Amino acid sequence: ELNWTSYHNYDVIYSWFDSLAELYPENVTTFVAGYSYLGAEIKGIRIQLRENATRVAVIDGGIHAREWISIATATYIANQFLTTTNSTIRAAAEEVIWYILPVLNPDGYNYTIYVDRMHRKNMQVNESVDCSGYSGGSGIGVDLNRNFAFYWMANGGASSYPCSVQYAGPYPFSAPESQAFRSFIGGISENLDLYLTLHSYSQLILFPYGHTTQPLDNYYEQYTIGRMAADAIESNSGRKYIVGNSAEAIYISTGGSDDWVKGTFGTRLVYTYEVRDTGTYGFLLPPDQIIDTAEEVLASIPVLVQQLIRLD
Ligand code: 0X9
Ligand code: ZN
Repeated sequence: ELNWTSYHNYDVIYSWFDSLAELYPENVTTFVAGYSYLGAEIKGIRIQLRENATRVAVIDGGIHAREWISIATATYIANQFLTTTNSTIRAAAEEVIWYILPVLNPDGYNYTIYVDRMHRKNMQVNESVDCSGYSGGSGIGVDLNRNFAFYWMANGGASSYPCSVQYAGPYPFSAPESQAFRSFIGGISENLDLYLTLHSYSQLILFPYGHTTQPLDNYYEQYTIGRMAADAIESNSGRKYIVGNSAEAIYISTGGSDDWVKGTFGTRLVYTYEVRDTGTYGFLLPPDQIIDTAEEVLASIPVLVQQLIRLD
């Protein structure tokens, strides 16, 4: 049994996944999407509660190392899908085949636990460049959310400078972690209807694209359903989440996993949630807010699933 009163490293999370697969052999399997730069597993859990479910959804977390709450939220959701007594959550969980990958950047996550709490990127060694005296980041790693091959480095908000926190890498999919995600998604993309990628912080529900404020083809659908998700969050906890296209609601940036999924596979609903808070604690969200944060995110999931069904 995992708990959500503290943050856990990926070893603990992965062993818990294994125990779930043993406990629920009919419904749960684990899988390894690929390996990190330092050779750690990028492990996920597949949950299928109803035999005839066909829709596929992916939830991930931990693309950015310091965004710990995204990891804890993803594991909390997996646990609730299996154990909830709430009929609305249960019904939504049953409709979909879920793939949940809480730690897309395991090396970076470990580094933030044991060395530098504010690290964002992966742990890839970059071409030798002196980052001392540069305050905008460290020389270690690539920003995985700038490394995906959709308008890669095309429009700003990403950097070709290895010291930058937004370093996009030398070429798209240069990072083993984004490669792993690419091959994993490639294998399940056919029935993929929902991609939810968890980040922090700012309390935003973002949707593609990051390179342009031009509305995407199903802008209205993504906006309206995002709005309904934000309303569900507000009813749950009173927290307000702002909904919008990434380029508008935060900033122009390219090479994100969300934009790559949308642009490559045309996945119907793609959202980046920037969860709590709005800056009081920022990335250092205290563990006593894990459950409330994860609960409000969970409360929005039935809305997304119900709308998917309605769209069929
Ligand atoms: O900049 C990012 O990668 C995300 N914000 S964060 O503070 N967690 O770093 C937002 C990504 C939104 N999606 C795209 N711009 N494609
Ligand atoms: Zn992030």
